[in-house]
Amino acid sequence: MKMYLRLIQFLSCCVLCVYGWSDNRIRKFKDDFSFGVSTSAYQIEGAWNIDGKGESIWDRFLHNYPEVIADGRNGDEACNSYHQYKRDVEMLRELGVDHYRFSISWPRILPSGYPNIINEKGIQYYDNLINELLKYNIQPMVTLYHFDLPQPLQDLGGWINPLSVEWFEDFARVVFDKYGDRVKYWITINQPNDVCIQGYSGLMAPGIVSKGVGDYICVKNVMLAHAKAYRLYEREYKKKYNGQVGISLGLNWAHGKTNATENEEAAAIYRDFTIGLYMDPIWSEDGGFPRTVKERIAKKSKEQGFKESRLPTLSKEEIKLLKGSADFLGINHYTSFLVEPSGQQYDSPSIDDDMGVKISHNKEWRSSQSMWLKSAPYGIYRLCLYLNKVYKYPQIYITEHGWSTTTGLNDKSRVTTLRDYLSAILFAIEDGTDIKGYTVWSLMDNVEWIAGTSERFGLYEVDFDSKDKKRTARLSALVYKRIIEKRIVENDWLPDNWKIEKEREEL
Ligand code: GBH
Repeated sequence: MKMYLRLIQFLSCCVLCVYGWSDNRIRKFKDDFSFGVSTSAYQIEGAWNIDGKGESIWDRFLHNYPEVIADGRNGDEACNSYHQYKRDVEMLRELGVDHYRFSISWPRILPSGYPNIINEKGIQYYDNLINELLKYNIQPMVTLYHFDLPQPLQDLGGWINPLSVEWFEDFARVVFDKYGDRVKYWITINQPNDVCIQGYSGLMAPGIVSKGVGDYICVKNVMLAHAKAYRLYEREYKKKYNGQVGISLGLNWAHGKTNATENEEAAAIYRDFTIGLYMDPIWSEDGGFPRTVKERIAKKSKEQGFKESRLPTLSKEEIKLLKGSADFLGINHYTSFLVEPSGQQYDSPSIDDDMGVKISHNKEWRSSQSMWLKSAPYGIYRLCLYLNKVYKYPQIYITEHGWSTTTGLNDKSRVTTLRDYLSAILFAIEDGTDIKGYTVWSLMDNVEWIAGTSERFGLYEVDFDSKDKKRTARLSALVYKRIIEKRIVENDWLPDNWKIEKEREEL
Protein backbone atom coordinates (compact mmCIF):
# COMPACT_ATOMS: atom_id res chain seq x y z
CA MET A 1 0.00 0.00 0.00
CA LYS A 2 2.69 2.46 1.11
CA MET A 3 4.72 1.51 -1.95
CA TYR A 4 1.85 2.38 -4.27
CA LEU A 5 1.44 5.72 -2.54
CA ARG A 6 5.14 6.39 -3.02
CA LEU A 7 4.87 5.42 -6.67
CA ILE A 8 1.90 7.69 -7.23
CA GLN A 9 3.68 10.48 -5.46
CA PHE A 10 6.78 9.93 -7.57
CA LEU A 11 4.78 9.84 -10.82
CA SER A 12 2.81 12.96 -9.93
CA CYS A 13 6.09 14.65 -9.14
CA CYS A 14 7.37 13.78 -12.62
CA VAL A 15 4.16 15.06 -14.19
CA LEU A 16 4.47 18.29 -12.27
CA CYS A 17 8.06 18.72 -13.35
CA VAL A 18 7.27 18.05 -16.99
CA TYR A 19 4.45 20.57 -16.97
CA GLY A 20 6.65 23.07 -15.23
CA TRP A 21 4.60 23.92 -12.19
CA SER A 22 5.47 22.97 -8.73
CA ASP A 23 3.35 21.76 -5.87
CA ASN A 24 4.55 23.17 -2.57
CA ARG A 25 3.06 20.36 -0.57
CA ILE A 26 5.58 18.00 -2.06
CA ARG A 27 9.26 17.75 -1.13
CA LYS A 28 9.38 21.04 0.69
CA PHE A 29 9.58 22.03 4.35
CA LYS A 30 6.91 24.51 5.35
CA ASP A 31 7.97 28.01 6.34
CA ASP A 32 7.13 27.40 9.98
CA PHE A 33 9.21 24.19 10.12
CA SER A 34 11.96 25.00 12.60
CA PHE A 35 15.56 24.23 11.64
CA GLY A 36 18.19 24.28 14.34
CA VAL A 37 21.42 22.94 15.77
CA SER A 38 22.21 21.49 19.17
CA THR A 39 24.96 21.44 21.79
CA SER A 40 25.21 20.68 25.51
CA ALA A 41 26.84 22.51 28.40
CA TYR A 42 29.59 20.09 29.45
CA GLN A 43 30.53 19.42 25.84
CA ILE A 44 31.12 23.06 24.81
CA GLU A 45 31.34 25.49 27.73
CA GLY A 46 34.70 24.70 29.32
CA ALA A 47 35.41 27.05 32.26
CA TRP A 48 34.71 24.04 34.45
CA ASN A 49 35.73 25.73 37.70
CA ILE A 50 35.47 29.39 36.74
CA ASP A 51 33.24 32.08 38.28
CA GLY A 52 31.76 29.91 41.00
CA LYS A 53 30.72 26.88 38.95
CA GLY A 54 30.41 23.70 41.04
CA GLU A 55 31.75 20.29 40.11
CA SER A 56 29.59 17.98 37.97
CA ILE A 57 29.69 14.19 37.75
CA TRP A 58 31.42 14.51 34.36
CA ASP A 59 34.13 16.75 35.82
CA ARG A 60 34.72 14.16 38.53
CA PHE A 61 34.48 11.10 36.25
CA LEU A 62 36.92 12.31 33.61
CA HIS A 63 39.34 13.83 36.15
CA ASN A 64 39.43 10.54 38.02
CA TYR A 65 39.65 8.29 34.98
CA PRO A 66 41.41 10.21 32.19
CA GLU A 67 42.41 6.89 30.63
CA VAL A 68 38.82 6.19 29.54
CA ILE A 69 38.87 9.17 27.14
CA ALA A 70 39.79 8.11 23.61
CA ASP A 71 42.14 11.03 22.99
CA GLY A 72 42.51 12.20 26.57
CA ARG A 73 40.67 15.50 26.04
CA ASN A 74 38.07 16.30 28.70
CA GLY A 75 35.61 19.17 29.09
CA ASP A 76 37.81 21.45 31.23
CA GLU A 77 38.20 23.82 28.30
CA ALA A 78 36.07 22.22 25.55
CA CYS A 79 35.10 24.92 23.01
CA ASN A 80 35.34 27.60 25.69
CA SER A 81 31.81 28.71 24.85
CA TYR A 82 31.57 30.21 28.32
CA HIS A 83 33.74 33.00 26.98
CA GLN A 84 32.90 32.67 23.29
CA TYR A 85 29.12 32.57 23.18
CA LYS A 86 29.03 35.61 20.92
CA ARG A 87 31.03 33.74 18.29
CA ASP A 88 28.60 30.80 18.70
CA VAL A 89 25.64 33.07 18.03
CA GLU A 90 27.48 34.55 15.05
CA MET A 91 27.75 31.02 13.61
CA LEU A 92 24.05 30.45 14.23
CA ARG A 93 23.35 33.62 12.27
CA GLU A 94 25.62 32.48 9.46
CA LEU A 95 23.64 29.24 9.28
CA GLY A 96 20.32 31.06 9.47
CA VAL A 97 18.82 28.63 12.00
CA ASP A 98 15.40 29.15 13.51
CA HIS A 99 16.29 27.65 16.90
CA TYR A 100 19.33 26.79 19.00
CA ARG A 101 19.15 23.89 21.43
CA PHE A 102 21.65 24.18 24.28
CA SER A 103 21.66 22.95 27.86
CA ILE A 104 22.05 24.60 31.22
CA SER A 105 24.77 23.34 33.51
CA TRP A 106 23.02 22.66 36.82
CA PRO A 107 26.25 23.05 38.87
CA ARG A 108 27.06 26.32 37.10
CA ILE A 109 23.96 27.97 38.50
CA LEU A 110 23.51 25.85 41.67
CA PRO A 111 27.01 24.78 42.73
CA SER A 112 25.75 22.76 45.70
CA GLY A 113 22.95 21.24 43.65
CA TYR A 114 20.44 22.94 45.94
CA PRO A 115 18.95 26.42 45.48
CA ASN A 116 20.55 27.56 48.77
CA ILE A 117 23.35 29.16 46.74
CA ILE A 118 22.51 30.77 43.42
CA ASN A 119 25.62 31.56 41.41
CA GLU A 120 24.83 34.94 39.87
CA LYS A 121 27.69 34.74 37.37
CA GLY A 122 26.28 31.48 36.07
CA ILE A 123 22.79 32.96 35.85
CA GLN A 124 24.28 35.91 33.98
CA TYR A 125 25.98 33.67 31.42
CA TYR A 126 22.71 32.08 30.26
CA ASP A 127 20.98 35.45 30.45
CA ASN A 128 23.53 36.88 28.04
CA LEU A 129 23.29 33.89 25.71
CA ILE A 130 19.48 33.96 25.61
CA ASN A 131 19.40 37.72 25.01
CA GLU A 132 21.99 37.45 22.26
CA LEU A 133 19.91 34.75 20.55
CA LEU A 134 16.68 36.71 20.79
CA LYS A 135 18.38 39.81 19.43
CA TYR A 136 18.74 37.88 16.18
CA ASN A 137 15.38 36.18 16.35
CA ILE A 138 16.78 32.72 17.13
CA GLN A 139 14.50 30.74 19.45
CA PRO A 140 16.29 29.24 22.45
CA MET A 141 15.35 25.59 23.03
CA VAL A 142 16.72 24.86 26.48
CA THR A 143 17.57 21.46 27.93
CA LEU A 144 17.58 21.39 31.73
CA TYR A 145 19.63 18.24 32.10
CA HIS A 146 22.17 16.91 29.63
CA PHE A 147 24.12 14.42 31.80
CA ASP A 148 25.90 16.85 34.18
CA LEU A 149 24.53 16.29 37.68
CA PRO A 150 26.12 18.36 40.48
CA GLN A 151 28.67 16.09 42.21
CA PRO A 152 27.36 16.93 45.72
CA LEU A 153 24.03 15.36 44.74
CA GLN A 154 25.83 12.30 43.37
CA ASP A 155 27.50 11.99 46.75
CA LEU A 156 23.98 11.60 48.14
CA GLY A 157 23.19 8.84 45.66
CA GLY A 158 22.35 10.89 42.57
CA TRP A 159 19.46 9.56 40.50
CA ILE A 160 19.24 6.44 42.68
CA ASN A 161 18.05 8.57 45.60
CA PRO A 162 14.26 9.11 45.37
CA LEU A 163 14.88 12.68 46.59
CA SER A 164 16.47 13.37 43.19
CA VAL A 165 12.94 13.94 41.91
CA GLU A 166 12.60 16.95 44.22
CA TRP A 167 16.14 18.18 43.62
CA PHE A 168 15.36 18.37 39.93
CA GLU A 169 12.06 20.10 40.50
CA ASP A 170 13.79 22.74 42.66
CA PHE A 171 16.44 23.30 40.01
CA ALA A 172 13.74 23.58 37.33
CA ARG A 173 11.95 26.23 39.40
CA VAL A 174 15.06 28.41 39.50
CA VAL A 175 15.51 28.08 35.75
CA PHE A 176 11.84 28.77 34.91
CA ASP A 177 11.90 31.80 37.25
CA LYS A 178 15.02 33.26 35.68
CA TYR A 179 14.46 32.54 31.99
CA GLY A 180 10.79 31.61 31.59
CA ASP A 181 9.89 35.06 30.31
CA ARG A 182 12.10 34.53 27.23
CA VAL A 183 12.37 30.78 26.64
CA LYS A 184 9.36 29.11 25.00
CA TYR A 185 10.78 25.61 24.37
CA TRP A 186 11.94 23.52 27.30
CA ILE A 187 13.37 20.03 27.34
CA THR A 188 13.54 18.50 30.80
CA ILE A 189 15.93 15.59 30.37
CA ASN A 190 18.21 14.47 27.58
CA GLN A 191 18.03 10.72 26.90
CA PRO A 192 16.99 9.02 30.16
CA ASN A 193 18.23 5.85 28.50
CA ASP A 194 21.82 7.18 28.52
CA VAL A 195 21.51 8.88 31.91
CA CYS A 196 20.57 5.53 33.43
CA ILE A 197 21.42 2.48 31.36
CA GLN A 198 24.78 3.87 30.15
CA GLY A 199 25.29 5.85 33.38
CA TYR A 200 25.14 2.68 35.48
CA SER A 201 27.08 0.49 33.05
CA GLY A 202 30.37 2.24 33.84
CA LEU A 203 30.66 3.82 30.37
CA MET A 204 29.35 7.21 31.38
CA ALA A 205 29.35 9.30 34.56
CA PRO A 206 28.89 8.62 37.43
CA GLY A 207 30.91 5.56 36.40
CA ILE A 208 29.08 3.31 38.84
CA VAL A 209 28.34 -0.20 37.65
CA SER A 210 24.93 -1.44 38.77
CA LYS A 211 23.52 -3.26 35.79
CA GLY A 212 19.94 -4.44 35.84
CA VAL A 213 19.40 -2.87 39.27
CA GLY A 214 20.64 0.71 39.75
CA ASP A 215 19.92 1.55 36.12
CA TYR A 216 16.22 0.65 36.51
CA ILE A 217 15.87 2.61 39.77
CA CYS A 218 17.42 5.54 37.93
CA VAL A 219 14.91 5.21 35.08
CA LYS A 220 12.01 5.49 37.49
CA ASN A 221 13.42 8.56 39.26
CA VAL A 222 14.49 10.34 36.08
CA MET A 223 11.07 9.84 34.51
CA LEU A 224 9.36 11.12 37.66
CA ALA A 225 11.74 14.09 37.81
CA HIS A 226 10.73 14.94 34.26
CA ALA A 227 7.04 14.71 35.14
CA LYS A 228 7.45 16.88 38.25
CA ALA A 229 9.16 19.61 36.25
CA TYR A 230 6.45 19.39 33.60
CA ARG A 231 3.66 19.71 36.20
CA LEU A 232 5.49 22.59 37.90
CA TYR A 233 5.57 24.52 34.64
CA GLU A 234 1.97 23.63 33.87
CA ARG A 235 0.83 24.84 37.30
CA GLU A 236 2.91 27.95 37.85
CA TYR A 237 4.28 29.25 34.57
CA LYS A 238 2.21 28.08 31.61
CA LYS A 239 -0.48 30.73 31.93
CA LYS A 240 2.00 33.55 32.25
CA TYR A 241 4.58 32.48 29.69
CA ASN A 242 2.77 30.07 27.39
CA GLY A 243 5.82 27.94 26.63
CA GLN A 244 6.02 24.24 25.87
CA VAL A 245 7.78 21.53 27.83
CA GLY A 246 8.95 18.24 26.36
CA ILE A 247 11.57 15.56 26.85
CA SER A 248 14.27 14.28 24.47
CA LEU A 249 14.40 10.51 24.14
CA GLY A 250 17.17 8.63 22.35
CA LEU A 251 15.11 6.62 19.89
CA ASN A 252 16.77 4.49 17.25
CA TRP A 253 14.86 2.24 14.87
CA ALA A 254 15.17 -1.54 15.16
CA HIS A 255 13.70 -4.45 13.22
CA GLY A 256 14.34 -8.16 12.80
CA LYS A 257 17.63 -9.17 11.20
CA THR A 258 15.50 -11.24 8.83
CA ASN A 259 11.72 -11.54 8.83
CA ALA A 260 11.89 -14.89 10.63
CA THR A 261 9.40 -14.86 13.51
CA GLU A 262 12.05 -15.19 16.23
CA ASN A 263 13.91 -12.17 14.88
CA GLU A 264 10.76 -10.06 14.63
CA GLU A 265 9.89 -11.05 18.19
CA ALA A 266 13.37 -10.14 19.38
CA ALA A 267 13.03 -6.76 17.65
CA ALA A 268 9.69 -6.13 19.38
CA ILE A 269 11.31 -6.85 22.75
CA TYR A 270 14.20 -4.54 21.94
CA ARG A 271 11.79 -1.76 20.95
CA ASP A 272 9.81 -2.22 24.18
CA PHE A 273 13.00 -1.86 26.26
CA THR A 274 14.49 1.08 24.34
CA ILE A 275 11.42 2.94 23.08
CA GLY A 276 8.43 1.73 25.13
CA LEU A 277 10.11 2.02 28.53
CA TYR A 278 10.30 5.81 28.08
CA MET A 279 7.39 6.46 25.70
CA ASP A 280 4.67 4.43 27.43
CA PRO A 281 4.68 6.26 30.79
CA ILE A 282 4.00 9.57 28.99
CA TRP A 283 2.22 8.67 25.75
CA SER A 284 0.44 5.31 26.10
CA GLU A 285 -3.24 5.07 26.86
CA ASP A 286 -2.81 3.19 30.14
CA GLY A 287 0.40 4.88 31.26
CA GLY A 288 3.14 3.14 33.25
CA PHE A 289 5.95 0.95 31.97
CA PRO A 290 5.19 -1.49 29.12
CA ARG A 291 3.58 -4.75 30.27
CA THR A 292 6.07 -6.85 28.29
CA VAL A 293 9.04 -5.16 29.97
CA LYS A 294 7.53 -5.48 33.44
CA GLU A 295 6.79 -9.19 32.89
CA ARG A 296 10.22 -10.09 31.53
CA ILE A 297 12.13 -8.32 34.31
CA ALA A 298 9.82 -9.70 37.01
CA LYS A 299 10.24 -13.25 35.74
CA LYS A 300 14.03 -13.02 35.51
CA SER A 301 14.26 -11.31 38.91
CA LYS A 302 12.33 -14.15 40.50
CA GLU A 303 14.55 -16.79 38.90
CA GLN A 304 17.58 -14.87 40.18
CA GLY A 305 16.29 -14.93 43.77
CA PHE A 306 15.24 -11.30 44.08
CA LYS A 307 12.31 -10.69 46.40
CA GLU A 308 10.77 -8.19 44.01
CA SER A 309 11.22 -7.21 40.41
CA ARG A 310 14.42 -5.25 39.77
CA LEU A 311 12.25 -2.80 37.80
CA PRO A 312 10.60 -0.63 40.45
CA THR A 313 6.86 -0.26 40.24
CA LEU A 314 5.06 3.01 39.66
CA SER A 315 2.22 3.82 42.03
CA LYS A 316 -1.21 4.89 40.76
CA GLU A 317 -0.37 8.52 41.55
CA GLU A 318 2.99 8.27 39.80
CA ILE A 319 1.38 6.78 36.72
CA LYS A 320 -1.08 9.65 36.66
CA LEU A 321 1.64 12.24 37.19
CA LEU A 322 3.58 10.91 34.19
CA LYS A 323 0.72 10.28 31.80
CA GLY A 324 0.42 13.13 29.31
CA SER A 325 3.36 15.01 30.88
CA ALA A 326 4.80 16.43 27.63
CA ASP A 327 3.70 19.03 25.11
CA PHE A 328 6.00 17.52 22.51
CA LEU A 329 8.27 14.54 21.99
CA GLY A 330 11.93 15.33 21.34
CA ILE A 331 13.58 12.60 19.32
CA ASN A 332 17.33 12.13 19.25
CA HIS A 333 17.82 9.75 16.36
CA TYR A 334 21.15 8.58 15.02
CA THR A 335 21.02 5.06 13.61
CA SER A 336 19.14 1.77 13.29
CA PHE A 337 19.75 -1.80 14.41
CA LEU A 338 18.99 -5.32 13.23
CA VAL A 339 17.84 -7.62 16.00
CA GLU A 340 17.97 -11.36 16.66
CA PRO A 341 17.75 -13.54 19.79
CA SER A 342 21.11 -13.59 21.57
CA GLY A 343 21.04 -17.08 23.06
CA GLN A 344 23.76 -15.85 25.42
CA GLN A 345 24.09 -16.88 29.07
CA TYR A 346 24.81 -14.13 31.59
CA ASP A 347 26.33 -14.56 35.09
CA SER A 348 24.69 -11.49 36.56
CA PRO A 349 21.59 -9.37 35.90
CA SER A 350 21.60 -6.72 33.18
CA ILE A 351 19.25 -5.17 30.68
CA ASP A 352 21.03 -7.22 28.01
CA ASP A 353 20.14 -10.40 29.88
CA ASP A 354 16.58 -9.17 30.44
CA MET A 355 16.14 -8.48 26.72
CA GLY A 356 18.02 -11.55 25.50
CA VAL A 357 18.70 -10.02 22.11
CA LYS A 358 21.70 -9.29 19.96
CA ILE A 359 21.90 -6.14 17.83
CA SER A 360 23.98 -5.40 14.76
CA HIS A 361 24.19 -3.10 11.77
CA ASN A 362 23.59 -4.04 8.17
CA LYS A 363 27.01 -4.35 6.50
CA GLU A 364 25.81 -2.19 3.64
CA TRP A 365 25.13 0.84 5.82
CA ARG A 366 27.66 3.64 5.46
CA SER A 367 30.07 4.01 8.41
CA SER A 368 30.83 7.16 10.35
CA GLN A 369 33.79 7.82 12.63
CA SER A 370 31.82 6.25 15.53
CA MET A 371 31.50 2.48 15.90
CA TRP A 372 27.85 2.73 16.90
CA LEU A 373 26.79 5.07 14.10
CA LYS A 374 25.89 3.88 10.58
CA SER A 375 23.61 5.55 8.09
CA ALA A 376 20.17 4.00 7.56
CA PRO A 377 17.89 6.89 6.61
CA TYR A 378 14.79 4.72 6.17
CA GLY A 379 15.02 4.11 9.93
CA ILE A 380 13.85 7.59 10.84
CA TYR A 381 10.87 7.19 8.51
CA ARG A 382 9.90 3.83 9.98
CA LEU A 383 10.42 5.05 13.55
CA CYS A 384 8.07 7.99 12.95
CA LEU A 385 5.37 5.80 11.43
CA TYR A 386 5.72 3.34 14.29
CA LEU A 387 5.31 6.14 16.87
CA ASN A 388 2.25 7.42 15.03
CA LYS A 389 0.65 4.02 15.10
CA VAL A 390 1.47 3.09 18.68
CA TYR A 391 1.22 6.51 20.33
CA LYS A 392 -1.42 8.32 18.28
CA TYR A 393 0.44 10.99 16.38
CA PRO A 394 2.58 12.78 18.99
CA GLN A 395 3.87 16.24 18.15
CA ILE A 396 7.56 15.80 17.39
CA TYR A 397 10.74 17.82 17.29
CA ILE A 398 13.83 16.00 16.09
CA THR A 399 16.09 17.41 18.81
CA GLU A 400 19.27 15.64 17.66
CA HIS A 401 20.51 13.94 14.55
CA GLY A 402 24.10 13.92 13.41
CA TRP A 403 27.12 12.27 11.86
CA SER A 404 30.75 11.93 12.91
CA THR A 405 33.87 12.37 10.82
CA THR A 406 37.55 12.96 11.41
CA THR A 407 39.01 16.48 11.27
CA GLY A 408 38.86 18.32 7.94
CA LEU A 409 36.46 20.71 6.27
CA ASN A 410 35.45 18.55 3.32
CA ASP A 411 32.80 16.51 5.15
CA LYS A 412 30.97 15.04 2.16
CA SER A 413 29.73 12.07 4.19
CA ARG A 414 27.96 14.42 6.64
CA VAL A 415 26.38 16.31 3.73
CA THR A 416 25.10 13.06 2.24
CA THR A 417 23.75 11.87 5.57
CA LEU A 418 21.94 15.12 6.34
CA ARG A 419 20.37 15.11 2.90
CA ASP A 420 19.32 11.47 3.11
CA TYR A 421 17.76 11.87 6.55
CA LEU A 422 16.02 15.14 5.70
CA SER A 423 14.49 13.48 2.63
CA ALA A 424 13.27 10.62 4.81
CA ILE A 425 11.83 13.16 7.26
CA LEU A 426 9.93 14.81 4.40
CA PHE A 427 8.42 11.43 3.54
CA ALA A 428 7.44 10.93 7.19
CA ILE A 429 5.76 14.35 7.21
CA GLU A 430 3.97 13.64 3.95
CA ASP A 431 2.75 10.37 5.46
CA GLY A 432 1.18 12.04 8.47
CA THR A 433 3.92 12.57 11.06
CA ASP A 434 3.59 15.85 12.95
CA ILE A 435 7.26 16.88 12.85
CA LYS A 436 7.66 20.53 13.78
CA GLY A 437 11.41 20.85 13.61
CA TYR A 438 14.81 19.31 13.04
CA THR A 439 18.07 19.86 14.92
CA VAL A 440 21.57 18.90 13.82
CA TRP A 441 23.96 17.52 16.40
CA SER A 442 26.10 19.56 16.46
CA LEU A 443 26.76 23.22 15.82
CA MET A 444 30.48 22.52 16.24
CA ASP A 445 32.95 19.82 17.22
CA ASN A 446 32.88 19.30 20.96
CA VAL A 447 33.87 16.92 23.74
CA GLU A 448 32.04 13.70 22.91
CA TRP A 449 32.07 12.27 26.43
CA ILE A 450 34.50 9.33 26.55
CA ALA A 451 35.24 9.69 22.85
CA GLY A 452 36.88 13.04 23.69
CA THR A 453 37.47 14.89 20.43
CA SER A 454 38.28 11.73 18.43
CA GLU A 455 34.80 11.84 16.85
CA ARG A 456 33.82 15.13 15.21
CA PHE A 457 30.11 15.94 14.92
CA GLY A 458 30.34 19.64 14.07
CA LEU A 459 28.99 21.63 11.15
CA TYR A 460 31.87 23.85 12.25
CA GLU A 461 35.31 22.44 12.88
CA VAL A 462 36.95 23.45 16.14
CA ASP A 463 40.72 23.75 16.49
CA PHE A 464 41.07 22.62 20.09
CA ASP A 465 44.79 23.41 20.14
CA SER A 466 44.29 27.06 19.28
CA LYS A 467 43.98 29.54 22.12
CA ASP A 468 40.56 30.81 21.11
CA LYS A 469 39.24 27.37 20.02
CA LYS A 470 38.92 28.64 16.49
CA ARG A 471 35.77 27.59 14.62
CA THR A 472 35.64 27.14 10.83
CA ALA A 473 32.62 26.27 8.68
CA ARG A 474 32.69 22.87 7.04
CA LEU A 475 31.09 22.09 3.69
CA SER A 476 28.07 20.73 5.61
CA ALA A 477 27.54 24.13 7.28
CA LEU A 478 27.21 25.77 3.88
CA VAL A 479 24.89 23.06 2.59
CA TYR A 480 22.72 23.18 5.72
CA LYS A 481 22.51 26.97 5.39
CA ARG A 482 21.21 26.51 1.85
CA ILE A 483 18.65 23.89 2.93
CA ILE A 484 17.33 26.22 5.62
CA GLU A 485 17.12 29.09 3.15
CA LYS A 486 15.40 27.14 0.35
CA ARG A 487 13.46 24.65 2.50
CA ILE A 488 14.28 21.92 -0.01
CA VAL A 489 16.96 19.26 -0.25
CA GLU A 490 18.99 19.60 -3.45
CA ASN A 491 21.12 16.58 -3.96
CA ASP A 492 23.76 18.09 -6.19
CA TRP A 493 24.12 21.63 -4.89
CA LEU A 494 27.59 22.83 -3.87
CA PRO A 495 28.60 26.34 -2.89
CA ASP A 496 30.43 28.23 -5.64
CA ASN A 497 33.63 28.76 -3.72
CA TRP A 498 33.63 25.06 -2.92
CA LYS A 499 33.48 24.18 -6.61
CA ILE A 500 36.48 26.43 -7.15
CA GLU A 501 38.31 24.73 -4.29
CA LYS A 502 37.50 21.39 -5.90
CA GLU A 503 38.84 22.51 -9.26
CA ARG A 504 42.00 23.76 -7.61
CA GLU A 505 42.43 20.44 -5.90
CA GLU A 506 42.12 18.67 -9.21
CA LEU A 507 44.72 20.84 -10.96
C1 GBH B 1 24.05 11.73 21.74
O1 GBH B 1 23.59 10.49 22.14
C2 GBH B 1 24.21 12.63 22.95
O2 GBH B 1 22.97 13.16 23.36
C3 GBH B 1 25.15 13.78 22.66
O3 GBH B 1 25.46 14.45 23.83
C4 GBH B 1 26.38 13.25 21.97
O4 GBH B 1 27.29 14.27 21.73
C5 GBH B 1 25.97 12.56 20.68
O5 GBH B 1 25.22 11.46 21.04
C6 GBH B 1 27.13 12.07 19.84
O6 GBH B 1 28.04 11.28 20.55
O7 GBH B 1 30.52 4.24 23.93
O8 GBH B 1 30.28 2.80 22.02
O9 GBH B 1 29.00 2.38 24.01
C7 GBH B 1 23.40 9.53 21.11
C8 GBH B 1 23.27 8.14 21.67
C9 GBH B 1 24.26 6.57 23.13
C10 GBH B 1 25.54 7.43 21.32
C11 GBH B 1 25.55 6.10 23.80
C12 GBH B 1 26.81 6.92 21.96
C13 GBH B 1 27.73 5.24 23.44
C14 GBH B 1 28.37 4.33 22.48
N1 GBH B 1 24.52 7.72 22.31
N2 GBH B 1 26.51 5.76 22.80
S1 GBH B 1 29.62 3.37 23.18
